[in-house]
Amino acid sequence: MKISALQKARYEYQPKLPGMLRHGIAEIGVKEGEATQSVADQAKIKALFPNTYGKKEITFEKGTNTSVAKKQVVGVILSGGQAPGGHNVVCGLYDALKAINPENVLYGFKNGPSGLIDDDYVVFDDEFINQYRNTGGFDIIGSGRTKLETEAQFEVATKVCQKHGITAIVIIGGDDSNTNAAVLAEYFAAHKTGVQVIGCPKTIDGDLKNDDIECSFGFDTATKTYSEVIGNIERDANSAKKYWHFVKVMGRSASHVALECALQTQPNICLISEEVAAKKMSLSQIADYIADSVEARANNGMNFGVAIIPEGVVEFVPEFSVLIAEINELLAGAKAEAFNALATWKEKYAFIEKGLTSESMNVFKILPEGIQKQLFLERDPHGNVQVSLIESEKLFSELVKNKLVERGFKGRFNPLHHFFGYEGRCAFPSNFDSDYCYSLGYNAAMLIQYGYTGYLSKISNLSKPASEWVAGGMPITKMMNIERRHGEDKPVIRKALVELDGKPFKYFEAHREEWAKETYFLYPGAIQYYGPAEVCDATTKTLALEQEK
Ligand code: FBP
Repeated sequence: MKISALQKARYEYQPKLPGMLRHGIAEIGVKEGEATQSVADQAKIKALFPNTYGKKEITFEKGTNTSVAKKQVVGVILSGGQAPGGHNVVCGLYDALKAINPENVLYGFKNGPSGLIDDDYVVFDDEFINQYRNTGGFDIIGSGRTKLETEAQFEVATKVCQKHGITAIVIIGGDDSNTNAAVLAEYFAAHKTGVQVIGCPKTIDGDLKNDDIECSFGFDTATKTYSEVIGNIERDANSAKKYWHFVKVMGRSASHVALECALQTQPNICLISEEVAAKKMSLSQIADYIADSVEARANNGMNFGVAIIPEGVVEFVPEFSVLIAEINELLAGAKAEAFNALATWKEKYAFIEKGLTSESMNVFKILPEGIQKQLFLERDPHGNVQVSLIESEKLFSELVKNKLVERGFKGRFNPLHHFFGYEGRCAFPSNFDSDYCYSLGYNAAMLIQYGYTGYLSKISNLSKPASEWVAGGMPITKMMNIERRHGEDKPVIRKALVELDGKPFKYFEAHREEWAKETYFLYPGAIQYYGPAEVCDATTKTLALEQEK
């Protein structure tokens, strides 16, 4: 197989471990901290997790390895959307298992959690693993979005583990996958299967973070990749001086990705969904806000600009959420057939006009026709509007255009549109993600060796050099609370949205007015893998600001 020169070079990169994991395995001791409790709903979570609740936080330290010698047979699963560095979690896990005992075995269950149920796997060896070191993607074993959550699935999983003599499962996933990891750990413990479960925090969205988990892996590389391209677009805009670029960035509901890209590139506009919701902003207010920047810049001879739009923003606009709920209701069950049977858009429009409240119809009317149609044509298997498919970058540029016409704007406004998401999810992991992911995997093996279950592999102090990182583990139940999901109360890891009183947002808020009017673009350039540490190893501005003293 032909490989690129960079891939070849990256095979040789030696990921940096936290200082305390750099000694030989025999010198990795463990320090147990305080017993933990969940962030909320303690009594309920405790009742649901009687075998795994309340365990102690642990930290590794230089000392004597006091774990019981035991051959480990571990299964690893990649779950959900790709995030740069996933391969290195597997590599770190493999290397630590082999360093602990060359007889240890690592299985990789294929195509996500379903691989465990289908007993579809590979067994890793050096030759296989070496082809994936420090590379992007999840293609080493594939990923999937099947959820492991039912008793029936757990029974099958138990049988598969027994068949192979598996002693532990490592689940690499986001908040949902790690919630399910906690439930699986509890099931295995309650049924005395002897199988441990360890989670690793993954997602480019950056929304799996809390007091214990400083960031999910992949966020660093994905945001650097998007920021590189946004910076290039800014420079193009500043050179040609004739386009306004509307750039939508992935991140699902949370705006961490958009905010980090804004901190790195200083665009003229960046919407933050959490702020839109807090201020109950309407589509018209958002359009006015952007149009103000377009006008102010045009008055200074700058008919160009860059606006970043977070993927999930429309769901945070209260009037838009109401509209979506009404549309879902309007087309529920058999009503969808009656709607689909209508031959022309004109007839469909009349049906819609009759079915929506006048408030929602007013919102619907201001949407561009393409978006109006999208709301009715592309629906998920439950018949609901697929909000994530809405081209919000086009929606907002169109709304801004209409505003400018209303205002009698005489300048030029030529919008161009971009959507960055898949471009960043499989990039070669930055040095930070290469190091962080390898450490997460290596650390997961140590947690297994020490007999812990229901823990998330935890590496902290991440804004410092890797030698100062702290390795350990935190019971997943500590991060849980009860939330309403699909009409039921469920124990879940709390999803982290952008905090409007947090330092990253505050920094952005303090600067955005000048960024909107003037040109303060920052061009971060491509991710650098070789060179001075301040260029190659630094992580996100979000983390730097959050950890700033
Ligand atoms: P995870 O939450 O599974 O990490 O996935 C994140 C994400 O990349 C979101 O940013 C995006 O909305 C979604 O996945 C896209 O999903 P898909 O890969 O199924 O198109």
